[in-house]
Amino acid sequence: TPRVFSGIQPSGDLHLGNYLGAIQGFVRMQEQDIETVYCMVDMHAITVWQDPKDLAHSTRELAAGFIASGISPEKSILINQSQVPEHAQLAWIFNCVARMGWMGRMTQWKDKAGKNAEAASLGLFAYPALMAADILIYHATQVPVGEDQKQHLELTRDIAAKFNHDYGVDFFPITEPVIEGAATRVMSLRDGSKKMSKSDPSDASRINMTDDADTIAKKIRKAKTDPDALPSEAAGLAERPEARNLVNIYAALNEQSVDDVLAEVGGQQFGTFKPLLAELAVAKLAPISTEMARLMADPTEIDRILARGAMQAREITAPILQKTYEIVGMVR
Ligand code: AQP
Repeated sequence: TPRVFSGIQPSGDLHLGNYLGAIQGFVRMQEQDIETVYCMVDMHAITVWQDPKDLAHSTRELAAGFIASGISPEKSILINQSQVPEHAQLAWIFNCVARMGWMGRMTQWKDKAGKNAEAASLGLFAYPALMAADILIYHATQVPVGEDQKQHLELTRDIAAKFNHDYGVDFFPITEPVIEGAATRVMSLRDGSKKMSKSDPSDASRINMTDDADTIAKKIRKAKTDPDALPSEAAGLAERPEARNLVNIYAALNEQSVDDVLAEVGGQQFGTFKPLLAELAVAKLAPISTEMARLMADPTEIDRILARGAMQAREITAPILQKTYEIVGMVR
């Protein structure tokens, strides 16, 4: 049976890019007849500095965001990465399978380490090997992600293939990324050439899942655009990154195609379209942020869900780790 795994870092506020690029897809897959495992990847988060209090808060808030968005602990296994130690244990093996050269070519490493790679953590460099372990410790075959994770998923396939080849086994599956929807790469509201991201210093660049209705409306009103009216077909957005981004967001929020959206709003100026988008965004996001706040009022319920998730997860991960150790020749 196919199994789905995906994760998000508790490294700051959950934003609209995470929601449209990842979480909406998590919910779609949960509703199919597939086993789904969704993870707060706290060990990934600490590859860059996290204040301990913030990390704990962000982990619980991310879990609240998952649940409020429709991920049900009854239908999906919901976990925090460090509570399932097999992720880290398999990651060590993969650190010994992956090659330095592969890791050095990762664009996320290059972007995040920047010019000062000497000062970056070893964990940041090894990040994709831990990500491969997250996925493969479940033998997951499908991984719903945003477009920016495509390269890491190719590396996951390379690690699985090299492990299988080196040890002469057919043990780890070759995983498929699932990159779907109208907004697989949501861009910054201030700069159509940069992706919307938790770490952008400008809060106006993103819509946070915890923003209230007024803040959402204000950020959309101030979003960068061009002076032209909206075209009537998607091809007309090709050279207009900011306009395309807002239309993609509208389409993804409304679970419509871009062409269907443009059939309705083509010809409108942004002065007309932005309030429509703000209204839609508030209608979709306000119930989620309200539910997140309700869940966060008493995080013991979240902790209970994560503890139970970890137990369910370890029924899958412990035997896969044991088998991996056997294949590698480690005495048990
Ligand atoms: N702008 C985006 N558009 C579509 N999908 C996105 N994702 C992130 N940003 C966008 C998807 O969200 C999932 C979880 O991301 P993550 O938190 O693990 O990784 P990230 O890419 O590091 O997130 P950020 O917000 O960009 O954080 P920083 O600023 O720290 O780098 C993934 O499926 C990702 O594709």
